Amino acid sequence: MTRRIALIRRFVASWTPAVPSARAQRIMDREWQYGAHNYRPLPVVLTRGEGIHVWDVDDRRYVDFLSAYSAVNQGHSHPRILAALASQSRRITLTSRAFYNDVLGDFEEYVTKLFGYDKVLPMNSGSEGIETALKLTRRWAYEVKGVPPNQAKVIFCENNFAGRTIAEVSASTDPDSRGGYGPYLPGVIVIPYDDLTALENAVRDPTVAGFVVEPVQGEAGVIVPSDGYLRKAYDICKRNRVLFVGDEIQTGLGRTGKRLACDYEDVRPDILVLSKAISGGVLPLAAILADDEIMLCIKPNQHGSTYGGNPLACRVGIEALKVIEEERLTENAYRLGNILRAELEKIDKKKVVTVRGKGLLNAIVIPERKDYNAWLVCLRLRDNGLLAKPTHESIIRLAPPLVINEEQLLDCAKIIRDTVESF
Ligand code: IF1
Repeated sequence: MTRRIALIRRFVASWTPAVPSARAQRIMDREWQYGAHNYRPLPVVLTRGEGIHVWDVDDRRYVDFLSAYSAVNQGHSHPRILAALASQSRRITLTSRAFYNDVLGDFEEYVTKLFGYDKVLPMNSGSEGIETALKLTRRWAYEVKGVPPNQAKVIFCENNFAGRTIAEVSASTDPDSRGGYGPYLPGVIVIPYDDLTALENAVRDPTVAGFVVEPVQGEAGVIVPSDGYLRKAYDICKRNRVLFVGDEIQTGLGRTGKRLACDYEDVRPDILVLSKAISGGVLPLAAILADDEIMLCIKPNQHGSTYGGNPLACRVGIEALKVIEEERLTENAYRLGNILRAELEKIDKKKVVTVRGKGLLNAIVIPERKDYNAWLVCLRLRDNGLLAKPTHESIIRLAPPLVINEEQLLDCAKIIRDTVESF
């Protein structure tokens, strides 16, 4: 190592996190004073975004390696999506489903044709999407499968993240998400992820109606199951008349390098749940897709929402999906994901134990040490111009907007490498 590099290394090693400006501190303090304390964000106050970049209130620029949990796959403030938002907002934003609007049908036709399903049911958030899928699964169980009334069960996997409603936290195994919110919903079975024997055993119960699964577990720390798991799990569900519910809220829409992560194994979920990037980070939107035999189990007045299917969200949704398709973001995610993981694999194994992921949904696992944890790494990444999220003590999720190009990605890989090696 040359003297100069040694000096730089020593300087970096003496790093302490940057102190927020007085302005940033005031903004954070005010949130803490007036807002509920249900989050503990990384100390950085963002005010603007464009493409892969975000800027803080002191005009420092960062590359966004979280992408709002994969909601901004298309990049921040995508001009086409904003134009759709602006033009539709001048016409009409909300009609409620008490009346027809002339955009909902456009959205319904576009998404059902794109994903190859008979019907779509739009809602507002991922949590509501999963709730909707659960309600539909139960109705299908009673009307089609013939499960006796009020007996239907649904299988989830350990360490899932399905949302924050009572049903979803009932299915959670994370003490923070779940704890203290009882009594919990009955009819939930939890089995280990990536365990086909456990699934075989669970579906033997004839009252089981559905199996809800993330093709890659996000919150759990970007856990990629064994090759063939989804395919075989789907076949087990088919053989036992259990609906395979694909939670592609985070993994879908190009993130993992395929349109859907289930596409890697040619699995077509019986119920597909989408959200996040379906609106490109512009407003909340979710959609569940299924064929008639399933979707038509819900009849008028049996499910809905004031904002569900609103024309503003539908217009934005169409444009956000078209951007993913027409800018070939999925192909970009596939190619650059391989490059990113190859770069991260070059990092000293004493500093990064594991690199894993698919497409541009990735994580690094760092060793457990007392002067070195995911939070400290993310603070130092921030100071080096890259925003990422710690997950658990030792996992850092790396998920840039899919509009990133190769040169930018290589720069970012270097920031990550220099940062973790500086500890
Ligand atoms: C929070 C995690 C990500 C999801 C999957 C359903 C939902 C989510 C696979 C619910 C939402 C978000 C919610 C956010 C944190 C975040 C998250 F770290 F918690 F797990 F993305 F990785 N299914 N995930 O990932 O969708 O109702 O939020 O629209 O703080 O709750 P939502």
